Amino acid sequence: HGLTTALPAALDRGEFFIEYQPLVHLGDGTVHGAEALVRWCHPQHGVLGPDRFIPLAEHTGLIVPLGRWVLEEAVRQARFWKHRHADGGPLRINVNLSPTQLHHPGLVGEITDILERSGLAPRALCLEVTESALIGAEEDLLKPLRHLAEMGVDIALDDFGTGYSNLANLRRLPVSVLKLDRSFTRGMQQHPADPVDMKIVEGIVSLAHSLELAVTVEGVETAAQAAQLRALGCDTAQGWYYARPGAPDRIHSLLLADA
Ligand code: G
Ligand code: G
Ligand code: MN
Ligand code: NA
Repeated sequence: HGLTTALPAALDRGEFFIEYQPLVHLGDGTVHGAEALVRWCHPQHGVLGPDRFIPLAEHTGLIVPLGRWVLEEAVRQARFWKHRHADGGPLRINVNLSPTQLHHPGLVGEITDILERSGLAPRALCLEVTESALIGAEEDLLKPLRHLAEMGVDIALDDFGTGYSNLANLRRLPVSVLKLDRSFTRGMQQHPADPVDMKIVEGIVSLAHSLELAVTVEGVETAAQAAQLRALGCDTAQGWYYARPGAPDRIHSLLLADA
């Protein structure tokens, strides 16, 4: 596959870049943080989304150096925002981790190093791991995550609700945030909202809060969805209604607007 063989040189040539999508507090719409979403500016094919190349990078192992680059770059950017908004303190940066990165023995050391060199506090970093990556995870896969959580890094369970995980299993995982999958948000778009989806979200929020986990909702596209999810007790939200993924400047202006 052409894209696969082009990946290592693309990393060397700096063809990857990151877009940031804000996460907001559902209560007042102020910025809570931003998720880093990697893109590849391919010289022939133009801008490619992660769905086009992350699976290839996973397959070849290039995800390890690529993921390290994303972490460094996103942490550097977050440190910069903090610097520019000295008292606008609580901004957090969310970075996705793939299963191969979790298996990479250098992960904890690299993240510790990146945080130390940047001066960003561990609590400002949130690592997103998909629910499916952790289903039935053995203790040795959870160990690095546990270690990071003890350092103060937040771990979010991404795409939550799609992986059929045993809810009781949540207690065993070192996670502090559930990111509710977009499919639930879609059910809130109808008028009235899908009653089954409402019950499910209500149940998940109540369970999450009783385990002291925060709930982030993905894919919020309308004011009605935001209102419904707020009423159901969700904490933070992400979606086109607030902002599409974009250049780092965009987050900067949102932070200025909040100040
Ligand atoms: O918005 P977008 O099409 O960029 O995201 C598609 C998917 O790609 C999301 O599920 C997201 O988790 C994943 N993704 C985006 N950036 C990264 C990254 O840096 N590393 C990994 N492993 N996945 C990413
Ligand atoms: O990590 P994850 O797969 O959750 O990444 C977020 C993905 O969701 C990215 O592809 C991003 O572009 C996409 N996305 C973000 N907000 C919205 C939204 O409001 N609606 C839809 N359909 N997709 C969204
Ligand atoms: Mn994500
Ligand atoms: Na997701």
